[in-house]
Amino acid sequence: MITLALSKGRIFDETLPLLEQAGVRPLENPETSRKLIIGTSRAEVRLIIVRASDTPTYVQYGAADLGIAGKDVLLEHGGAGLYQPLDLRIAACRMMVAVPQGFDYARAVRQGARLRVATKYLQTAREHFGAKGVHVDLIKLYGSMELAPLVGLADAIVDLVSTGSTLRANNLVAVEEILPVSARLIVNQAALKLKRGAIQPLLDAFVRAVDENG
Ligand code: PRT
Ligand code: MG
Repeated sequence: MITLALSKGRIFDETLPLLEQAGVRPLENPETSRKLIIGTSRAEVRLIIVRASDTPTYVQYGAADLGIAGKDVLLEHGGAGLYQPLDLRIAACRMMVAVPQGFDYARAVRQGARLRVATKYLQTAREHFGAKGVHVDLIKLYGSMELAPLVGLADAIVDLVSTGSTLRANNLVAVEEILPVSARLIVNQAALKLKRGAIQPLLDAFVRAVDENG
């Protein structure tokens, strides 16, 4: 049995066509089913439905052999025990620094001001501002980062941006890109050795599916 960990929502939606190309069809829709373990058209492959930020943890400990997780989530997790053999090029967005319209970020940085930055992505933010030599107080949030500068909790946020409409709706502007983000296939290192015969064909099918989608 091979277990693949996925989160509901955009990761699941954008993985479906790749699974299809790999010959794997889920037997239930996780958006409507309450089941957390879902069989597939291939008896030896099952899906488990987890919170996006929990995917690497399930794979790290071998509770899932494979998983699909955003680069953002993998950077925060650290990647211990995981192979990351393939960029699936789905769920793409950018990790950005954003500030309220009218806030002169470049000037604040030049002047060596101490910035309050709200984010869910502490590791990535710490590394980014550390490398730039910008002094920051990081405030950990679990969601809706866009609100923080509007109510005086922070000067800036670090968040994911895809269309930019959430920033616009809240009078925020992106001032710096930290990194481009997309979802990666992750594999438990021990599982790849022990179950190579079962896992490798699935890996190969994912590689072909990604290639075919340009
Ligand atoms: O929702 P939950 O708290 O359970 O977890 P999650 O938010 O981590 O999961 P989910 O399913 O929302 O996102 C899963 C993965 O999708 C993330 O880990 C990213 O790798 C990827 N992804 C791609 C995104 C976005 N695009 C994205 N736009 N994740 C979140 N967003 C959010 C962003 O945080 C912001 O609030 O969408 C908003 C901005 O979108 P635009 O289009 O208005 O710019
Ligand atoms: Mg979300």
